[in-house]
Amino acid sequence: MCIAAIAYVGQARAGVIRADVPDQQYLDLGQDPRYEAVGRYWLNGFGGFDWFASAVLIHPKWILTARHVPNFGGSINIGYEAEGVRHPFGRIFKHPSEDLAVVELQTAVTGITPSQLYRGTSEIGSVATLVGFGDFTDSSSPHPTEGSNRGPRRAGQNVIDGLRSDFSQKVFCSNWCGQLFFDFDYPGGPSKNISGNELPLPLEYISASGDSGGGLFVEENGQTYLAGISSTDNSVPGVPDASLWSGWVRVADYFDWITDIVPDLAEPLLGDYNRNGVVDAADYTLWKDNFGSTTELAADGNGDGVIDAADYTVWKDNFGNTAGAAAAIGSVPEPASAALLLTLAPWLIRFFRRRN
Ligand SMILES: [Ca+2]
Ligand SMILES: [Ca+2]
Ligand SMILES: [Ca+2]
Ligand SMILES: [Ca+2]
Repeated sequence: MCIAAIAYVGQARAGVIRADVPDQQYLDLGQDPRYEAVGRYWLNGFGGFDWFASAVLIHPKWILTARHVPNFGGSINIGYEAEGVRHPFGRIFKHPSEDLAVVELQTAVTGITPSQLYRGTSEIGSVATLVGFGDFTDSSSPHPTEGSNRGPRRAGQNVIDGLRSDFSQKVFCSNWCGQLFFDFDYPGGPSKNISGNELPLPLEYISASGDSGGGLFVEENGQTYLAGISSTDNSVPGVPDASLWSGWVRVADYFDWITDIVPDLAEPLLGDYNRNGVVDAADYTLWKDNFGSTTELAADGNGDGVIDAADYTVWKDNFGNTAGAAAAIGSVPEPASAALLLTLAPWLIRFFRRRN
C-alpha cells in the first residue's frame, strides 16, 4: 500500500460514489449554485484528455488548483473553463512545498461568483461537499482507468476526520501531512473504515482522477466557503479498494500566501455581496432578498450579523466600485472620475462665478 501511495501521491484518482445511491443525486448536487466556481482545467490534448483537471475561481481573474497539475503558462490552448467560456492562463504561482497553485487568468470571468476562502479552524469534524469534474465509479466496481469516465461536474460529501498527520499510523505520510483527511465509508460494512466512524453519509464520496484542483466546501454562519483543494488519494486504477482515503490542501493555512499574490482577496470589495468583482445591482438584489436574515449573511456589509439598512448604505456608498484586477468587467460608470466630478462641482461653479 505504501508503494501505491508513493506512486500515486499527487494524482487524486479513482473517485467513488455509493453504489446504492443514483448517480443523478451527485450530478444534481454538482449543479448547486454554491459550487459554480468549480470549473474545468484545460490542457488541450495533454495526456489524451480534452480537459485535464479541476480548478476553483476565487476572484474574477484568479483560480486555485493543485500544484501537481501540469501547467504551461502562456499558451492559448489551456485555461479555466466556466459556463462554456475558456479563459487562458496568465501567470502561475506554485507553492514551494504544498500541493497548491494560484493561476492568473488573462480575461476576467463574468457571471460566476468566486468562492470565498475559508479562514477559520472549525472545518475539522464538519460535513464537507467535494466538487470536481473527475472520473467516477461506484463503491462496488473497480476504479476506472484514468480519463475513461470523466465528469460532468459532480459533488458528494464526506466528514473531515482530521489532518493526514493524525492518521500517520495508518496511512503513508512523508509530506503534505497537514492536509485535510477523510476516508470513504462503504455502505453495508465497517471493515474498510480508516478514520472517524464507519457510517457513510447519504452522499458519501471521495475524489476522482480529474478532480485534482477541485474544491472542498464547508458551511459556516450561512455562508459557503472554499476550505480545501483536491490533492491526493491512495487508490489504483483497475483495482477494487480495500480502503480509500484522500487528502485536500487546507486552504486556511495558505490564506496569507494566496492573498500576497491576490491582494484583492485580503481586503474584499465593500458592497460586492455576490463577489463578482463589482458593486452592482445584483448586490442590491441579494441584500433585498435577505433583508432581516441572521443566517444568510453574504450581504452583511457592516458585519454586525444581520442584513439591515446599514448594509444598504454600504452598498450605496460603494456602488460602481470594482476590484482592482477585475476592471474588465461590465460597463459600470467609472466611479473615481464620477466621484471626482461631484467633489469638484461646487468648486468649479464658484470658479466660473468668480470669472464671470
Ligand atoms: Ca468518511
Ligand atoms: Ca470512516
Ligand atoms: Ca457584485
Ligand atoms: Ca448588517
